[in-house]
Amino acid sequence: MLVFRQLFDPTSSTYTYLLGDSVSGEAVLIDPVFEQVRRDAALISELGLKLLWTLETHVHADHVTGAWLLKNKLGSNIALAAASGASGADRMLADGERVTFGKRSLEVRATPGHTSGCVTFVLDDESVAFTGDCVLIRGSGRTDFQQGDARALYRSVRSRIFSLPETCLLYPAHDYRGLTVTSVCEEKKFNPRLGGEIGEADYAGYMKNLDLPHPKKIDEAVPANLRCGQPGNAADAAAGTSDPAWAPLRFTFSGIWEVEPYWLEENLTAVHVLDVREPDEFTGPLGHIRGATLVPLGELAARAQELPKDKPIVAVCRAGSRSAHATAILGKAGFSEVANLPGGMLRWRGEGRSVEGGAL
Ligand SMILES: N[C@@H](CCC(=O)N[C@@H](CS)C(=O)NCC(=O)O)C(=O)O
Ligand SMILES: [Fe+2]
Repeated sequence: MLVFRQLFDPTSSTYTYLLGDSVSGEAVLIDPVFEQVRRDAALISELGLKLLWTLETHVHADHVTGAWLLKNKLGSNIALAAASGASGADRMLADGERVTFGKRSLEVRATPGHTSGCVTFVLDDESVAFTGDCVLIRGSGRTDFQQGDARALYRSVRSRIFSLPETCLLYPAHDYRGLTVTSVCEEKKFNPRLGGEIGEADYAGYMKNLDLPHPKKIDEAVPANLRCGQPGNAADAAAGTSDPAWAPLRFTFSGIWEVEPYWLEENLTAVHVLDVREPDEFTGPLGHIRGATLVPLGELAARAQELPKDKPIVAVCRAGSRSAHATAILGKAGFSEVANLPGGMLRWRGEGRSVEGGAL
């Protein structure tokens, strides 16, 4: 079975696509965003996938790719078009090549126009294509910088994308209105720049008069993306890669830092344990962790400033959900070293860890 996820970066309105083969667990990630690498790595881990490749549809002008950072974190390989002119990739893709993950593969189709190195990735059965900034939903990528060429883009769309089956779903690299997917049939009919009877010269005329401001991050993004996302200096590299060091924490796709119960039991004196259950639960049959401070979740926002700041805080509740929310409340209140105890007291007791009070 195919695993497929569409992920969004709200800052740059970029879509990142995760494709995996559920039998082998092998996966690829198209157009990862530097600032979203932690999220993407968490999802890949939670779905039990192994990231083989990060793929770029082109050298982006509006955000820095997460390719280099993912290679560092997960050992994935970097692939992008040879025509992109980028350095630091493990594989330079040519038109017609295939990138394989498990029993599935993506075909690389050169679709220049937005940039000269733009490609579209077409799934093996031609049911889905990832068009980058070539075809956007009822739009197209701009052609006024980075070797942009309106006539080339028009020809790419007409000969290499609109020639796919009418039902083929098209997933773009961006959408600025929150639209998520389209199809060949729809865009052929309704794309106001490229569809219907619109000819190459009509399209070129349209694009010449778009008059868009340049992307805000273009001066930073293009040089970094020509290095596949490797930061230009050590400070930026550290900012991108620095995970909290006070415990072997795990970041979840839901956005929570978690600490394993075994680590907490071995390091109880290094942290403050914050129990966010109700008082009768704290003194009830599950007991509580030695030294824990009780602040019920409903009182936490108002009482957060009572909590000491000299050590990291581990939040705990019955099953781990109220305490997950507690970590978010503490984050807002300015606490930076905070983690959740997943599974809460139920898992803690289930693993036979020591408690104060409680029934045997
Ligand atoms: N305001 C955005 C600019 C976005 C932009 O220019 N996007 C490019 C893709 S890299 C595009 O082709 N946009 C097409 C359009 O807006 O019609 C930013 O500052 O990043
Ligand atoms: Fe772009």
